[in-house]
Amino acid sequence: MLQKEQRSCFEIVSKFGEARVGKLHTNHGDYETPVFMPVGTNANVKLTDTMRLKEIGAGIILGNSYHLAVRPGLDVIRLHGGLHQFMGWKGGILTDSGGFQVFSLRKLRDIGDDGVLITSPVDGSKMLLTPELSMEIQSTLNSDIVMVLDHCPGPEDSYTESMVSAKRTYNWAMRCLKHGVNEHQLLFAIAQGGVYEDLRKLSAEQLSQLPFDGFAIGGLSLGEPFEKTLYLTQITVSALPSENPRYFMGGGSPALIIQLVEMGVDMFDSVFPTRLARHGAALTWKGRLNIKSARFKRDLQPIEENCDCFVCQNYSKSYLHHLFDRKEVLGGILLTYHNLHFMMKFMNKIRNSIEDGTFKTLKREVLDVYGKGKK
Ligand code: PRF
Ligand code: ZN
Repeated sequence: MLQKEQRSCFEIVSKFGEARVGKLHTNHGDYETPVFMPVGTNANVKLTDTMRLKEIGAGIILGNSYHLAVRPGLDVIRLHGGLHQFMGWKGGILTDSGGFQVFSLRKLRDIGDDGVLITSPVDGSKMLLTPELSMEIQSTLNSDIVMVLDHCPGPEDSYTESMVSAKRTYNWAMRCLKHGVNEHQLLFAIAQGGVYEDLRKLSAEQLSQLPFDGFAIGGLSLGEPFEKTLYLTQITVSALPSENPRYFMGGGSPALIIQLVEMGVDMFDSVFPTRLARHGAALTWKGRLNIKSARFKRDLQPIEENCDCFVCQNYSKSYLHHLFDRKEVLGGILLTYHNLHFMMKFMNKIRNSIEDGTFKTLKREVLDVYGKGKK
């Protein structure tokens, strides 16, 4: 493994205020930012496949170190030569480091300065996830973008707890950097600091001193008020270097994206469009639409009249309503397709509006429909 020299993986192509259109260079292609990355925790984006993802125009997708290390196990992925080959995806992959995923398993983890001791929910076996092990796992997965192991506090955590986790996150980031990644992998740091303004600023400033390829804003969109998410992101972004890509972890509603792009955030991921789809909700330019509603039983129109996606070109709301009514898996598959297509179109509109100076108008339209206070 190589100790990586800093090289530029990111170019800013155009700006409107702080919002920017950029190009992110990865080992599996170049991607225009602001970008939305669908989430594929178990080496699949739920209810879709790589053929459809490609057709929809998805560029980078997410994978998860911890989940994949547990099942199927790294030996299986190694046999395939990496996560791309395992899941048949030729685009970009960003892998999360694993710490955050076990954060939700409160009873099953124990965090110390060395790492996170995780009790497997499957067989009760224990694994000490250290920054070094997370780098090893992500190196075996051979993703294009590697995330450092971080300690993410909850919005209810005290100042002291949030300070401890921010310090720990900084130490772990240095250990990840020291350990290094594969030659063609990019390494991103994660700023924490809980819901405390000065800690957020400090965390971002300290990490900015280190030669990471990109910087993520972690620990937000975890139940704190929406205005606080926006404000704390603003504080974090102002303390990050402007020449590197900035990635807001785990947030992807239209209202959140448009407001964070305005601050200069470049990358987003969320289960939002795929989860909504599984629950029967479609994203449209007029807002969310619940396809399960009885009012669609005889509606012959597509989800969205002007949508050029395969689903809107071929199926009526009546048909989709019927599939959900009969609990057919295809209903979720088709809505997932439309929702991800919507997100790709949405990001495309954002990029165009930054380039042609109409960003403010687009922002107003999106907030009118998706509500300023709503995620
Ligand atoms: N850290 C990591 N992954 C994440 C988060 C984080 O803070 C979040 C918080 N919104 C989502 N995913 N490593
Ligand atoms: Zn559509």
